[in-house]
Amino acid sequence: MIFKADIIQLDAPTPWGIFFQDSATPQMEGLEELHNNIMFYLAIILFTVVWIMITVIRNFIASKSPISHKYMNHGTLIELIWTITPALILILIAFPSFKLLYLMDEVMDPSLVIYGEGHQWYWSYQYPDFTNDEGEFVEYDSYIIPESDLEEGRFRMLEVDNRVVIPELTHTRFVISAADVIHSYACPSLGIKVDAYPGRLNQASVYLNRKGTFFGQCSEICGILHSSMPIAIQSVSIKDFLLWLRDQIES
Ligand SMILES: [Cu+2]
Repeated sequence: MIFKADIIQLDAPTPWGIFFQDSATPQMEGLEELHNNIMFYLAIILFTVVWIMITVIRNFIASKSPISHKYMNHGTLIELIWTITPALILILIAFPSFKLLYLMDEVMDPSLVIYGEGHQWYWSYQYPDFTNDEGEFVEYDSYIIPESDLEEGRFRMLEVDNRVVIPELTHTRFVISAADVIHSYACPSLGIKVDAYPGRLNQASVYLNRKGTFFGQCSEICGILHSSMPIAIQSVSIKDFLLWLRDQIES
């Protein structure tokens, strides 16, 4: 099924892309904000330390002042300053970080559950909220599309035959596990990275605030075709989701 919302913006890796992909969830917005916050402190620290080092080298070089402060052992004030300031900066970074960590951990009243299972080497999905007349769940496997079968404009090593379809503006719970070895379910635009352990269920919550196609990859070295089990997530309107669901139940 082809969706109208099949447009790709900055939701996939780009050549030389060193910045984040566009965020599609409040979680990822939070992560970007934390990153920007930390980079602010980081830039200040970097320039201050570089400035101090250059000043020291310029003013106290052996040829210029060979025995400056030869008998100084302690400087209580300066020691207080260089101990307390980094501590304060660490606290300033830690608080927003913990806040985000615990907010992301919380899964609140999801309207939809998607069960994803890692296999060597593909992902399989199940929508346990929906069954057909025989009582079977909506479930399917999601394999990479090999380079030879790739259509024009599709991503190499990222496109799959059956994407995960999620309605936008819906609280969704991802339950992740694995069938054989450890995999990891990761999608940068969604701000999720969940380890997939055999015999263990891990969860993540996703609230997509727009339509789009988002790509991720298995993020735990899981065998020879680790790079060939990509993740493609399609965010669609509720109406398109229901149409897709009907297709799945009838087929
Ligand atoms: Cu894997």
